[in-house]
Amino acid sequence: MLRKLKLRDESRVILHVDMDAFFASVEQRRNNGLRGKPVVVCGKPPRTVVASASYEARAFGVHAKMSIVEARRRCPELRCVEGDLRRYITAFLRVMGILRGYSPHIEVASIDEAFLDMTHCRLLFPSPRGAAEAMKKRIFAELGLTCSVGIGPNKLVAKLASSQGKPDGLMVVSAPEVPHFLDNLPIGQLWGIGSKREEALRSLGIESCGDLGRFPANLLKERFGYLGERLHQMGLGVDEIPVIPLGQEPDPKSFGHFVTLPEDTDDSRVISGFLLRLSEQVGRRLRRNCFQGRRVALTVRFSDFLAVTRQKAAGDPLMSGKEIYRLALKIWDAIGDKRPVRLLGVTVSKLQRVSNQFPLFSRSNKSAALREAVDRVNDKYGDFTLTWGSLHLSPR
Ligand code: TTP
Ligand code: MG
Repeated sequence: MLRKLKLRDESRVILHVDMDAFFASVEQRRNNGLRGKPVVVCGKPPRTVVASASYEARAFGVHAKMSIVEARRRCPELRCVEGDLRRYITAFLRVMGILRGYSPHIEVASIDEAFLDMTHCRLLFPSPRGAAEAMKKRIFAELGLTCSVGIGPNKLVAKLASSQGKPDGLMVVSAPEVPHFLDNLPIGQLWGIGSKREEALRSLGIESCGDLGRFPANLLKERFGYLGERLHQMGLGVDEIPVIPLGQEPDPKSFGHFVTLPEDTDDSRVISGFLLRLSEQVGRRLRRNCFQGRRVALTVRFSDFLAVTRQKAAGDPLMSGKEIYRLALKIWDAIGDKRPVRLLGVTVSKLQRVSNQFPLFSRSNKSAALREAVDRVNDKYGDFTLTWGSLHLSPR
C-alpha cells in the first residue's frame, strides 16, 4: 500500500508563490493615497536604491536596484516610501499562515516567495489549479495583496512559470508541456544567468532555454566547467532538488552583512568603524546559530561601483566580532586602494557547527524568525540600505 502511494519523481506537483511588487504593495495597502500610484520602497533617500517598485512605477521604467535619483528622473511624480522590514515580514508570515492550509511541505525561498510540495495533497483539492485559485483568493481577501503562482513538476519549472504571468498570474505547466514551455523562454530567465553568462551562451547560438537543452552537454561542460552540466539540466527543465520545509534547511555556507555608507568616503577611521559594526553583526549571527568559521571575506564597492572581494583564512575558527574585525581590517589594508568607498560587506564562511551550544532562540520563536528573515534579505540584496537603522527587532 505504502509503495503504491510513493509517487514517482516526474509526477511531483510543485507550486511556487511570489508576491507581486511585495514591499510596494504592502505600502499601497496601508495608505489609500498610494493606491494606483507609482510607488517605490527604498532606504533613506537620497543615497539608496529601489527595493520594490509598484507596477505603476514600472510603467515609467523604474525597477529594483535602480538609484532613487534615476528613478525620480524617470518618473517625477514617483512616491518614495522609506521601508520598514517588520511590516513586510509580518505580512509574509500571514501569507505563510494561509499557505499552510494547502500543504505541510513549505519552503520559504525568500522574503516574499515560497515553494509548496502539493504532490500528496491531491486528494484534498479538485486540481492544483483549483488549489492555487483558492489560495490566491484568500490571500487577496485577507491581506489585500496579489501574488503570482506557478505550478510545475519541479521547483525550477514552477518558479519560471510564476514569473511568466506577473502580476496576479497563475500558470500551470504539466510535465509533458515542459519542452514547449522552455522553447519560448529566453535563457536570461533561468536562475544564475547574469548578463555575462547570457552573452557567452548567445555567442554559442543559444537564445532560449529549449536551445540550451538541445545543445551538446559535453560542449557546455567544456565551456562552463561544472556549471555546464547544471545548465544542460536546466535547459531540459530537470530539477530534482526537493522542497525543503522550514526548519529542515541544510546548514548555511556563510553569514554576511553589507552596508551602503551614508556617503562615499576614503576616511580610514570611518571605514574601520563600519567594518567593526559589520563584524559584530556577523559574529552575533554566528553565535546565535551556533557556528564558527575559518574564512573571512571583505567586499568593497568603490564610488565608481566597481567591487572587489578578497578573503583570508583564519588560523583558528572564529565567532567573535573582534576576531572577524581584525581579519577584515588586514584584508582592507592589503587591498590598499584609496578610492572613496560606497559599500562594505563582511562575510564569514567555511563554517562548522559548535556542538556543545544550543541556539539562543528556538525556530519557533517569532522574533528569531523575523531576524532570520531580515538576515535572508540582507544576504540576498546586500546593498539595500533600509535595514539596520530602522530596525529594532529585540527579542521578546
Ligand atoms: P521580488 O519578488 O524580486 O520583487 P517584488 O516582489 O517587489 O516584485 P515582483 O512582482 O517582480 O515579484 O523581491 C521581493 C521583495 O524583496 C521586494 O518587494 C523588495 C525586496 N528586495 C530588496 O529588498 N532588494 C532588492 O534588490 C530586490 C530585488 C528585492
Ligand atoms: Mg515578488
